[in-house]
Amino acid sequence: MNALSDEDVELLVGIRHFELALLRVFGEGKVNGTTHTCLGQEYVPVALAPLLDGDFVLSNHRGHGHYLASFRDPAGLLAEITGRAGAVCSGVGGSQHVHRDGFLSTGVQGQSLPLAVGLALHYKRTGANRVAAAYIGDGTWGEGSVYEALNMASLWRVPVLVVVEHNGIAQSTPTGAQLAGTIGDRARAFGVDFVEITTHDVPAIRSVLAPVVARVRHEHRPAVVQFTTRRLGPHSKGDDTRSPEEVEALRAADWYGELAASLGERFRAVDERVRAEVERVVAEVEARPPAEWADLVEAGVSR
Ligand SMILES: Cc1ncc(C[n+]2csc(CCOP(=O)(O)OP(=O)(O)O)c2C)c(N)n1
Ligand SMILES: [Mg+2]
Repeated sequence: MNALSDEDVELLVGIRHFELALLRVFGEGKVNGTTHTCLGQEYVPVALAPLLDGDFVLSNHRGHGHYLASFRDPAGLLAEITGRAGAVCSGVGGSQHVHRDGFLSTGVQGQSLPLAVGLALHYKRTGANRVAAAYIGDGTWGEGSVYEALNMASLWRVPVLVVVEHNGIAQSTPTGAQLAGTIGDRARAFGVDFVEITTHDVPAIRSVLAPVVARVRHEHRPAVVQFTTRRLGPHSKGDDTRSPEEVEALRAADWYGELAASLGERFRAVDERVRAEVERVVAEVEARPPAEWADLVEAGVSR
């Protein structure tokens, strides 16, 4: 875990190119509903992926990176988002509501935390040695369910890991205008461990978090990990209320340029190959027939 592997670089740039291609596909009118990209935040699930191997991941509205880090399945996800055959949930869930073994995303802010506590209680009772990890944003700390869940997680000592992607904004509201105090103080008020990650250096993040996740798993000590991160794209599509200068300043500190500069030719080779692969997937999925609910019925799920 001490060095960035080619597989890590592939996953990082794979999520980046997936999201960029998705924005283009959306602009071409091929997506129903809306979609939220994780541009700028890709390194968070990439860093966590080996630490959460075999665990349950609860994701949110900005969940494509979370899904791809768990399954490396861009074709299934794109088919889900665009409603084509081979979609992970037969195209019924779309961008925000994806279910697959050990993975569930929801667009309802704060809904995942009580679910995570229930799963974690089950894991504790059955000796499953498994963690329930829930990704939430900074704005989601305005939801009451977060506090009910933290209270129970702490009281019952269950293996819950709350991963906060703190990008400083909730849709169009800066964190400073909606959050009193700090997320750390709120977690500590419930006796829950709190760790803040400010770097996007994947191996460094893993070394800090490996013992934290181990404590959650083996000692059933719930923890909140806050990633101080950047949302480089709009909230969903074409709805960025920040000034171009503000977004430019965030782009200047993005992991992508930094990694390209530090890895040089090694980065360029992987980046080119993965970008071409994403384009191949986009063309292949686009050529598929529409998804049908019959897939669901075949899988034993009734309408
Ligand atoms: C219960 C609920 N209220 C409102 C919304 C609409 N909504 C979707 S995302 C969002 C902002 C979320 O901000 P944050 O938690 O910081 O996550 P980010 O979008 O920054 O990743 C809002 C208000 C929702 N999906 N669910
Ligand atoms: Mg936010």
